[in-house]
Amino acid sequence: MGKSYPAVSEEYKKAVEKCRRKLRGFIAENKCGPLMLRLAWHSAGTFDVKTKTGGPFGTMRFEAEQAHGANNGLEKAVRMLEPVKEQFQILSYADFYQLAGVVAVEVTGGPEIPFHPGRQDKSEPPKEGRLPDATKGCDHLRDVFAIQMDLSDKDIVALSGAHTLGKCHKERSGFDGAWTLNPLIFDNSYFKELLSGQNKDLIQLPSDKALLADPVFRTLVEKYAADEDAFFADYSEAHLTLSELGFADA
Ligand code: TBV
Repeated sequence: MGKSYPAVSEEYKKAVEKCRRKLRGFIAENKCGPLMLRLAWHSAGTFDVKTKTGGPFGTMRFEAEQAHGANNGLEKAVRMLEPVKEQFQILSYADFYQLAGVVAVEVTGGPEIPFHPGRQDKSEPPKEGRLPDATKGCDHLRDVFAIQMDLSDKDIVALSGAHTLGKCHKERSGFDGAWTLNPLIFDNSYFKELLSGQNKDLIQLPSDKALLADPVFRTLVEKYAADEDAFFADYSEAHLTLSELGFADA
């Protein structure tokens, strides 16, 4: 079942490491870790396992994909990153956006996530409508994550912990507010706040609350709220899988 990754040149590997350092400084300085993580997720989350279409292959560079309803605000992420990307012509956009997602987690205090280069850019965006809808519940989450992307229940809950970062913007999604009190710090506070439900200044979307209603999901929420190391380990694995959907299949 192991993946076999494509060989990339020494020059390419060096560019990845140099770019990683540039992105660390860039994301820290601009406090844009949350937006960059969302960019990486929306890039990868279009993967459809049946047709092998969509996925983390750089298509968010196209205005057509930025214009999908779920991607409101990501044109800003693409535009902000362009001056960094220009310094690394050798890298694919596919690798570059996923590297930005990995660095976003790292510089905000989250777990290290392995990164394997070699994704090739696709020349066309996927069709619209593959990302989950925040107003729906567990069945919908499983439809999208399990059936379309081939991810597990554990992956769903761990990845939901990414809402430890960032906030909803009224002008982008129609929702307003952050999930945690420290939206620039990657920790397990998303799960603690979700379970407590006490802080009225914080947001909980229908899809967040759905994690409490399903017994399998809820057990994992409780585990991650109590054990940050367990969350980090499972998050790292789930993020790695997400970032490589459709890439380097054995
Ligand atoms: C922002 C949606 C990472 N996620 C975000 C917004 C919304 C959702 C606000 C966008 C805005 O207004 O700027 C509405 N939450 C959802 C949806 C569901 C949900 C659609 C559906 C079931 N999110 C995510 C994963 C990851 C993220 C898998 C990363 C791995 N999303 C994310 C970040 C931010 C959003 C870091 O989806 C903050 C961006 C699994 C910012 O601050 O700019 C949670 C999951 O539950 C669904």
